[in-house]
Amino acid sequence: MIKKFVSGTPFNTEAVTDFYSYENNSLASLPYFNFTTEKDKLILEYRMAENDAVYGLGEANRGINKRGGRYVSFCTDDPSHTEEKVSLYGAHNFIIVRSSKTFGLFIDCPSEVVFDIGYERYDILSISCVSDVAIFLITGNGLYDIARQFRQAIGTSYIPPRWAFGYQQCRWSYMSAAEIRDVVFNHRKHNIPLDAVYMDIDYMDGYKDFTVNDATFPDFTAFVNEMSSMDIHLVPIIDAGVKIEKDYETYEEGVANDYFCKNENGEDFTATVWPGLTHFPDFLNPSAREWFGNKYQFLIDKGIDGFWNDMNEPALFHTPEGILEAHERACALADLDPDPASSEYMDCFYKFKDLSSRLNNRMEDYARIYHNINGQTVNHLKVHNLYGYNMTRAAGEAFERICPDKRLLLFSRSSYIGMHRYGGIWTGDNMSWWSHILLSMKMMPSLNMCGFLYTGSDIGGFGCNCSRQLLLRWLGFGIFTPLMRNHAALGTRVQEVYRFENIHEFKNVIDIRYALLPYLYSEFVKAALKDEMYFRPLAFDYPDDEIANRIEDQLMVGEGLMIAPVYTENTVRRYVYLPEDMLYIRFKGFAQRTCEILKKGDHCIEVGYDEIPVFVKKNHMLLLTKPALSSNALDYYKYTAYVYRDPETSVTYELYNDDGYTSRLSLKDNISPISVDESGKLIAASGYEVEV
Ligand code: MIG
Repeated sequence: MIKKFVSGTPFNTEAVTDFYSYENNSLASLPYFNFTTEKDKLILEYRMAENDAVYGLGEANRGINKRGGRYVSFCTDDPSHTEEKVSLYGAHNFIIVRSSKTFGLFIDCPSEVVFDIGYERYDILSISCVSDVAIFLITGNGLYDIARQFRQAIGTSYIPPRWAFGYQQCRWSYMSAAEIRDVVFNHRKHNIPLDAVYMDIDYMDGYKDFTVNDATFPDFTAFVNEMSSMDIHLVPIIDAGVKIEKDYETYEEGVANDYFCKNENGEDFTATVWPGLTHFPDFLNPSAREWFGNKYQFLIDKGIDGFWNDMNEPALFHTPEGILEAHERACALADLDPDPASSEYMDCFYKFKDLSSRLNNRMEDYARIYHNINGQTVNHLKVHNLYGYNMTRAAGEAFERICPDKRLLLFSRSSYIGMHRYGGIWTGDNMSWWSHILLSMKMMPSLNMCGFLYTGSDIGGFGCNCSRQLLLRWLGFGIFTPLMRNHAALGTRVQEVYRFENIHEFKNVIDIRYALLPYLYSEFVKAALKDEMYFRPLAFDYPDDEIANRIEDQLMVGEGLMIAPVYTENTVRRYVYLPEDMLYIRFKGFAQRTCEILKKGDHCIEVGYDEIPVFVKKNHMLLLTKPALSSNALDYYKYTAYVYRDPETSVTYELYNDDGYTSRLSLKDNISPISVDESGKLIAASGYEVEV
């Protein structure tokens, strides 16, 4: 059951699809919590028992169980995800508290929200935000049911085309068509499957959105076709900021129609990002959103069928006002008597140093931005967390107009709950650190709770230099994430798999993704259409198992699998806890696989660098197809089935399959049952060929 509690006049973020159809209960009647209001601020407090756990918060730092930390929902472009960071790119204010009561809570608030989950005091969960807020309280039959009810309330998750489940290669930046051809050639040469190559900001002319550099990408349409004939999709980036340049169409139209955000003087707000001085489309203004969305047609007309939206927190490098302040401070410093003993001098020096090193993403600058929301002028700080959401919504809504029959790939860096209906997200600028494999694993189930199913991290790590073993192990987890993309930053060591020795080991790992692809796609689409989680903490499947409840480095995937990736260097074994007897399949490439039944309890398994352990739950089925070099070349009708069942028990798997593009997804029409009956006989729906 979902109940809405309201304080003041909440802003409808459109996260909850039927926001107005819920009865407005007064905050005073909110159960479980004590609340206090100070000026325009609201603080909610819940007393936690010793063993209570808190799940959720989507793209957030730290654990699957969020207890013990402090988290601030304020979409932030911070490329250093160290342990003490409290804000990342998304704002996903949904938690489930597992306690004697067990309930879900969604703080629907587009400005900053602070969650202190037992950090100040281990027994106190405290949430603070502005006092104009809608709060949704969800009760139900356990963790999984509460998550599902919440997902029903926020609308069906975005489903990408099937090719987006293939392996994808990115780098900031492949500078030319020739360089991209080379990347594709090398993957094909070494028989590494590949479905997409990304185009980072340098494909544009002067970092101007909706332009292509003719010198480095001559005859772009022909290039897109050439790639597509090899089953390679090109995925260009779109940045939020629009370059200020006379006669640049997007700029001129934005200015002429007042589609850009304003500053306190009513002028178009200006800050620098990659193109230099830019304006920022007012994605919260419905007409601006429609206009910007339509712009994607420029690339769709050239054959492009996938996009990633970046810099939409929005990231600001600096503003002219910020520079001016730093300049004034520098002048003041120069005017002071540089007596090293003078505290005034040193104070001024440190203020200057701080100012110049923190010119980016300053609160003072965000505070200068104004939106036009249905005729009302709204300060940015009130709605900050909705900017990236509405940029991606602009694109998603436009795609429904431009190509209603076909799904396109779309994902974003910044997001708020609600955006999950229009696109996926990737988890931003991580590093080539072992700890970031684990961090990304922990984010996955929390993101799924909040509706973000199509997601993954930059495999191999974005910042820093990647090593061969790190990449192999990261891929070993990445073969289960819907978005499986290798990406690295400018200036870092090249990390395409063919740059390293023993390339066949990379093939061994990536081949497993392709063998699993039809199954994972089926699991994904079913999860999306049924508002279920594709990734789950063990606690969701085994709520009464105290050991399972505390596991932070294993995940449930789809209805029938459990995974236990390796995330530490130079290790070839790992401990795994089995919450029940399971079928353990050990892959070393597609051809070499062994399986054995392991009993409930602790196990230590051998996991060679290119090996993948998969665990199948009892009375479930796993289907494998033969790997191929692209998702398009896979056989979606021929499988090898792995079934682990109780004697005399029949097992049925409902396989979802479609043409990979259609936007008319139907569970009714696209499910084919594949069963093993009591006697062990296999019965597959017609058209399918399956062996056990
Ligand atoms: O300020 O476009 O997160 O994936 O490669 C860096 C360049 C801008 C940040 C994105 C990253 C992308 C990079 N972008």
